[in-house]
Amino acid sequence: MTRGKLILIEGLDRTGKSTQSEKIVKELGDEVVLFKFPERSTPIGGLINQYLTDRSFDLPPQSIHLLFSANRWEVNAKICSLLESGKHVVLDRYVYSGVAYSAAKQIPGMDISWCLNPDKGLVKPDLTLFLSNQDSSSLQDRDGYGEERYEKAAFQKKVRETFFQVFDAIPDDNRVIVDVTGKSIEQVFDTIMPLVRKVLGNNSEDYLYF
Ligand code: DGP
Ligand code: NA
Ligand code: NA
Repeated sequence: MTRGKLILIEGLDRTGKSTQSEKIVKELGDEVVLFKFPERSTPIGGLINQYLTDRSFDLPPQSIHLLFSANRWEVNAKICSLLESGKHVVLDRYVYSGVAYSAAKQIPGMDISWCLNPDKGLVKPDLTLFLSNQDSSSLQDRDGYGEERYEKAAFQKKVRETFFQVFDAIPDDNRVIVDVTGKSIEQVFDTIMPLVRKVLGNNSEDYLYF
C-alpha cells in the first residue's frame, strides 16, 4: 500500500489557515485526517491553552517553546501510523510556526537553530502551503482578534519576518508561499487544491524528517 501524504497549512494568525484546512478535508472526505496545532485537548495542550489565554499564567519563553514542541511529539505517533495506513494527514500549523513564533521573541540564545532542535526528527510534510498576506492591518477587523497572547500587530509583523528567515534556514523543496492578500476564501481554495491533488497523486514512499 502507498503511504499517505502529509500536507501542512501554515501562516500568520488569521490568514484563513483553519478555514482552508477544513475545506481540503471536506473536499477529500474520509481519506484525510485533520490535526490542528497546538492540539489543546492533551495534557500539554491544556498548559499551552492556559498560557495563550490567561495573561496571569506566565512561563519562561524557553519553557513554553518546549511545551509547543512536546505537544507536536504527543501527536507524532498517531500521525505516523495514519500515514502508514494510507490515510492522508492535513496539519493546521506545525514546526514552522513553532520556530517562527518563538524566534520572533528575540530572546538571547533562542535563535532559529535552538528553536528547531526539539522538533528535529518530526516527519516533514510532503507539501507546505504558507498563507501569506502583505498587509496585516486587516487582522484587527476580525472578530475576537487580539484576545490571545500573540495577537498584537507589532508582534505579528516580527513573526512574519521571522517566518521568511526560518524558510531561508530550513531548506524545503515542497514549500509554496501563497499570497492571500485581497483573495476570497474560494479564490485561495482554487489556488491550493490543485497543488494538494498533485502531491496526493505522487507515489513517493520515503519519509522526510526535520
Ligand atoms: P492557533 O490556535 O492556530 O490560533 O495558535 C495559537 C497561537 O499560538 C497563535 O498565535 C500561534 C501560536 N503558535 C502556534 N504554534 C506555536 C508554537 O509551536 N510555538 C509558539 N511559540 N507559538 C505557536
Ligand atoms: Na490565534
Ligand atoms: Na487558525
